[in-house]
Amino acid sequence: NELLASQQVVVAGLGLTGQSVVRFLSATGATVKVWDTRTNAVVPESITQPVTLGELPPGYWEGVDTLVLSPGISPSHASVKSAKLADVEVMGDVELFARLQRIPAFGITGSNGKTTVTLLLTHILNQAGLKACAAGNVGRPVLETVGEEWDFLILELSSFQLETTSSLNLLGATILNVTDDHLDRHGTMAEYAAAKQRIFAHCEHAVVWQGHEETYPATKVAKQTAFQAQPTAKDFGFTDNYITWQGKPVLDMASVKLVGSHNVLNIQAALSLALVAGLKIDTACEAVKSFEPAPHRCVEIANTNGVRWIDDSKATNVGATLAALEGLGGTKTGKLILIAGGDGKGADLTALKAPFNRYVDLVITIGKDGKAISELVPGSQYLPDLPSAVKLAAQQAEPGDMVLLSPACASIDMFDNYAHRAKVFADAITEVTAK
Ligand code: UMA
Ligand code: ADP
Repeated sequence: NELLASQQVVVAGLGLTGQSVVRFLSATGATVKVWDTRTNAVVPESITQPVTLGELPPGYWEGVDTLVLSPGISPSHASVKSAKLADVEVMGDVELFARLQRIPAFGITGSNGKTTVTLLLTHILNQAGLKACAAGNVGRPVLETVGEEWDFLILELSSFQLETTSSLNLLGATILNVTDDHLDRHGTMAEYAAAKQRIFAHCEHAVVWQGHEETYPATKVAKQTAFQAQPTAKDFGFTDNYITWQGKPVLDMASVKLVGSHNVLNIQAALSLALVAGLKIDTACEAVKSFEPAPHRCVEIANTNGVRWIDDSKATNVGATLAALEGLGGTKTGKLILIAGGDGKGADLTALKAPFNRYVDLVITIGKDGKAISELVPGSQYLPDLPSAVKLAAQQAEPGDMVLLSPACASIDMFDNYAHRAKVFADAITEVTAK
């Protein structure tokens, strides 16, 4: 921190991350300036430092030592490139945190399942009497934990955060899966996967998905645990609806609230990390039973005249929607009506075609890439907004049917965020079913 006191630092981004960085740096005595690329960004009252919005004036980087970038801003932004040319060190908030870190931490990344595994591992450790705190992409910026006393920090790390992180020490880490997401930012799958690989750079114990090499560490990691949703005597496996540890059944999936085969994998990953923290397998499994799934992740929110309405608004990419269709499609008793669409973030949406044909009886689409999705299967309906989609679904649904909102797309083209999209969905259900 003494080193920081003499530094000139630019904080880029006025969101949760930027505000946490400004708070943290101000306390160290560093000289801070703030920059947001959006000319219409709202400056929070707590920011008393000089703020520049939009284009930077000439000479802005003169005398600046460090640029702390929020995850939403790309390191390939022209002004970030000019900072690098002016010898400014560029890092993210997680890297700043890593250089001061004292508390042992676990890291969780992946295209899908990060929040579920982060919250589940935190719950398991807390149930076992340890003090664990979840931070990072899950919503609480990592720097907010500095100075707090915890036994373990459980860090959800996005590819955006990992891209600007190089010295984070982790007791254990996992890349849950790598499927198409954020290609509008990372350009190629190879670059997206490489950002995720940075989680293993200084990691003692890797947790890997058996048979999925993109989740294996590319560099040497001392210890490994493997998980898979198949029978095996090695580490974590799955037989007859039981999660197994070293070939022995340890957890009945019927006793937990998380559903679907993707959640078998999520639970196995969390259990693997809990063992790295020193827990006994029985203690860890017992704790999973009292875990409440986070909202907007394949959760039934209404049952009207025998029609089940499922909110999976957090499915912001193709992989998440595939998991929902495979998890729910196999158990359906009547028709499955899917509402999808939004901002596809440059992803290849054609992977949805086969599961649509297999599981979905009616596809209703909305949003920027809704039209492209509706063209994947004949008979789909492209509508102007979510309430009209809900209305059509209600007209078509009969007792025993299921209506699933699992967009496979980001929400930003039509909503504030995925929680807002879920609220519009829930309100529209109330509206149409009240009549
Ligand atoms: N901004 C710019 N230029 C840009 C983009 C953003 O100036 O090109 C500015 C905005 O005007 C705004 C600020 O940056 O003032 C917002 O910063 P941000 O987009 O980095 O978001 P934060 O509020 O700092 O929240 C971030 C994560 N958001 C993103 O990575 C986009 C949050 O994850 C995270 O919880 C938080 O840090 C704390 O660590 C959210 C997320 O959507 C949940 N993550 C993505 C995902 O999960 O898919 C990666
Ligand atoms: P993330 O934090 O990575 O976005 P979440 O746990 O919030 O992950 O889940 C996001 C979406 O992905 C939800 O729709 C959820 O049902 C789905 N999902 C969760 N875990 C997995 C997984 N292991 N594989 C595929 N999809 C998943």
